[in-house]
Amino acid sequence: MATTPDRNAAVLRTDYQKAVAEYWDTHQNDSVNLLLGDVDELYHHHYGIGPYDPAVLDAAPPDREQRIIRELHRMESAQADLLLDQLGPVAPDHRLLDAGSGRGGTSFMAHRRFGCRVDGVSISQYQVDFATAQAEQHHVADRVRFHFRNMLDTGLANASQHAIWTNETTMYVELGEAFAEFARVLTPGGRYVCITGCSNDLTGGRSKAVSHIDSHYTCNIHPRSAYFNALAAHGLVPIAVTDLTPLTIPYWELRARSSLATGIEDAFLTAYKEGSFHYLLIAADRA
Ligand code: GPP
Ligand code: MG
Repeated sequence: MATTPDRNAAVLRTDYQKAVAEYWDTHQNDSVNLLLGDVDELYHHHYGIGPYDPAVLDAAPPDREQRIIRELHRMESAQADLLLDQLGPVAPDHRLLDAGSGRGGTSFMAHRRFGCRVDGVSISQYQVDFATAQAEQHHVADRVRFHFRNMLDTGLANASQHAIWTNETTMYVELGEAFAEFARVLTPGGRYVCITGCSNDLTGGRSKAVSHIDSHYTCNIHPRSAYFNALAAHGLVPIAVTDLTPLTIPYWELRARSSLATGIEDAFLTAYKEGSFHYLLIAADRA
């Protein structure tokens, strides 16, 4: 669906939000994401976890490339599975919100696992249209819906969502505003799960590698402490915090050695290995 100027202005409220929407609206030929998604029609915009099979690097071309693609995709889907593991019990009549839903990969995996309704919001009309077409293709358009909306103002009813997740999307929003909205739409006792990259503000200022990642993606990586301050300020009480950094380094090492590398791999590897950046999973319950 095309956006009208009025709808656009209602969803994209700041110049920064307009720049982020433009970034994602114009990233349509991102082969690192499209080729991986083509493996099984789950298109992700997040990174991967777990060890990789080193044999994929020894395969002869063109098999080598295909095997690396399948391996990177398997690792990205493993990341989404780990996120969904943190949601706790979810019944088919529950509702879930994917805040910053991209091309919909995690939403479809959630629907397959729990059978429940999932709503995804994105400020990129291109992503909403792509994910909506995927929902039709997967024959789940009545249960998995994508909306051109801002996660800071979802339009969802108070206390309507059993759980919410952000899969690498909070670096695009002010955390206090996002968590206020999540606390509003979550049911009491509802779960919020976040996977994010955050800077290490216990060891000094922002590193060059973290600034490089920010400028590459037009994002604004938050310090680790900002997450816990904002969660506490909005009645979201952590139940689990896991540093996924050691689990994601192999993904970046494999990606760096493939022809799909986009040029940002060394910045992630440097930032993680020097300790200036963490790949963090947080699960929190609404008080
Ligand atoms: C991956 O998207 C996620 C982001 C761009 C948000 C930033 C995440 C951090 C942890 C800092 P993508 O899948 O579109 O990226 P790429 O095209 O590089 O695979
Ligand atoms: Mg990607």
